[in-house]
Amino acid sequence: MKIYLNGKLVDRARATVSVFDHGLLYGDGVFEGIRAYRRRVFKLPAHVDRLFESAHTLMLKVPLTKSALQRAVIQTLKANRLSDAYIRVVVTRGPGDLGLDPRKCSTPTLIIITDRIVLYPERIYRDGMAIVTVPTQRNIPEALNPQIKSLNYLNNILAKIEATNAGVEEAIMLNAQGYVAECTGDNLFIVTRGALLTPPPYIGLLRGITRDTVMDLARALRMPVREVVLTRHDLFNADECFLTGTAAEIVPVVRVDGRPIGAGVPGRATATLRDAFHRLTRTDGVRY
Ligand code: PXG
Repeated sequence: MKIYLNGKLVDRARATVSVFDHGLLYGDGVFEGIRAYRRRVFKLPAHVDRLFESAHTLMLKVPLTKSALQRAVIQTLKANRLSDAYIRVVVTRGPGDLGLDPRKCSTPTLIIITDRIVLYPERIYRDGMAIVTVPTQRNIPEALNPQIKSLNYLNNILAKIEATNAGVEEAIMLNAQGYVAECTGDNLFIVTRGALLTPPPYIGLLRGITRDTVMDLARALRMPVREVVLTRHDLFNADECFLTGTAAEIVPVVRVDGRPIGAGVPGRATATLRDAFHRLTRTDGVRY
């Protein structure tokens, strides 16, 4: 396996970074998770734009232009002869000293890993997933905006541990006011009386690229789509619920905190959106 590291394609065993890299010492860096389907990179420009926005907020300079970064992603996919892949782009502050001052880090580290994707088992998509709300609240935007896809994922990892301890695969994270924000690596939607509802970004969540895509698909299907503040009560009484993310795509949710959602089986709107999404991943995207 070849890894892109600072402008070179190197063997996996040689793809190493310094123990002084602030990505490791402080989680000072940003990343993206991207998918390729049948030699097409899905929503590549949107992922590159989001990476640059995250980096800009941290005053971290991505060492390539947007178009050069797109080319580097494709170069890495081709080097590994992958037609379906999960792509991880990481930009760290780079090596510095043991202090946290980012000015001491002169050269950012750029990593592109392309690998086969590990999916949820098929039965999760067929029968739906049970999820729970967890005690760990989503970071408040005033402290660390969830819109920054940074290498600091401890907030999400704590929630994931709580979900695992509760015997489920995913956690619903609430914001500091108790409103539904998102899951640890996925956004959350409900369907209520025919309308598709999801929390607005100001609640404190990552504006997922799959989330935006699903809202566009729903509008094209003439479904009403609204960003609204949601409570746990709204989830419990929804007709359908599902999660969206690059890795998971669209996952039906059939239980929240022990309450069955709707009929307790994956819903019709969820299935329709899954079909539409599946078609899009096979026809859209940057070809290579
Ligand atoms: N919320 C958070 C907090 C995320 O990290 C999403 C939503 C979905 O966004 P996209 O743009 O992918 O629709 C993410 C996605 C994984 C994994 O292995 C996923 C993410 C990060 C790390 C790992 O599932 N991000």
